[in-house]
Amino acid sequence: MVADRRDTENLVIDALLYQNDRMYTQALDTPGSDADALDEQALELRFLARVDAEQKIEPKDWMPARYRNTLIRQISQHAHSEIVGMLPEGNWITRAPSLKRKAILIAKVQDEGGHGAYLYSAAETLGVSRDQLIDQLLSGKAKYSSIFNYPTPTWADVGAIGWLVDGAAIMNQIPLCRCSYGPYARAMVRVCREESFHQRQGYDLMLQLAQGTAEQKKMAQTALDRWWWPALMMFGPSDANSTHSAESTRWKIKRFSNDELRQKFVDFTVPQAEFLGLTIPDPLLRWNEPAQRYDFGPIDWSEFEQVLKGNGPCNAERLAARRDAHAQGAWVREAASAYAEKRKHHAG
Ligand code: FAQ
Repeated sequence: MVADRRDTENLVIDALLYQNDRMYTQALDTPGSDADALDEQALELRFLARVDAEQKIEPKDWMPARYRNTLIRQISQHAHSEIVGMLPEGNWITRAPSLKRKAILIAKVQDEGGHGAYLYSAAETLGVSRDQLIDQLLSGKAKYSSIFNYPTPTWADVGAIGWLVDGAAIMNQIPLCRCSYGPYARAMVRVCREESFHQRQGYDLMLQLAQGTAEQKKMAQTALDRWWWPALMMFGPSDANSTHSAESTRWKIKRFSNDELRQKFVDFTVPQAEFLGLTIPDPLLRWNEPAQRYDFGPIDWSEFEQVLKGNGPCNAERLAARRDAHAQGAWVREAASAYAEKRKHHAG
């Protein structure tokens, strides 16, 4: 029975993904055609001057190999996060408590699939294929956001994800709309608009629960207890341990540090929790008047490291679900390729 439900959910998720793929796949430019006589150093100086002048770097422009690799790494991790991120909430599509909530949830999960497809396309402009990236995810080589390795045992977890996870995602992604790489920056504009809507629907769900029966309010509180600390970890390691920040900041991929964004998120979210009448699970949380920000307790980085190593509560389940879905979707990919071949044949 459980297996049947999961199969149905995987099929729904893959159908949504496939539909989004068709909508968002775009023609690609191949990099590296900017072959002029300048040597590498001069090219790099020109590249840095363009970044400093806030000009967008486009796929056909010359770029340092490390910049290209950093972007492939970050954009593909981001794409994988969106796709794996469909699973925790997708778990509730068949059990949403009303038709309206079900329709909202299907649309939200479909949006996340669209973001993934959109981001894979942005990564492909850097000269890597979607198949390569998906292989890296399914083989367990690629990272995706730590947050999606946590379970969603109650309906309130769907609300907590919208409120906190999409909320953290927006905080991190709004500055990415100004990222120096054009295709990523442009993708982020659309993604942020949708994430903002997701955050509101999550908050609305939490508000209904918080204003509901004592049992519903307790369910909302327990979900907040579960998601608060993992949401803070989404922003990545502390600045002192962030290996990529220096270069990514120099290249204007990153505009704020991990700790700066985490702090903004806390400052933004604590009043929202107060409005809900819920308690942030942090006894050290205090308003710091002189600094005009909330001070918060220490993050358990050993938990973050364990999740990154594959030992989080749901890492194995998430990867297994993606592998199954990929295998079950093979016939769809084959049918689409056969159809494309047929059309090519007719056109020729
Ligand atoms: N989880 O040097 P840094 C969403 C890794 S989308 C796992 O600071 P960086 C939408 C990092 O990759 C959520 N790994 O790295 C949604 C690196 O490892 P590597 C995803 C993490 O790149 C909502 C190492 O630690 N968002 O939620 C994490 O400068 C609801 C060192 O870290 C994005 O991907 C983590 N949390 O900064 C979907 C946004 N943090 O590659 C469904 C774009 C760090 O050397 C439902 N990405 N690591 O092996 C970014 O802004 C950056 O990549 C950071 C990390 C800020 C995540």
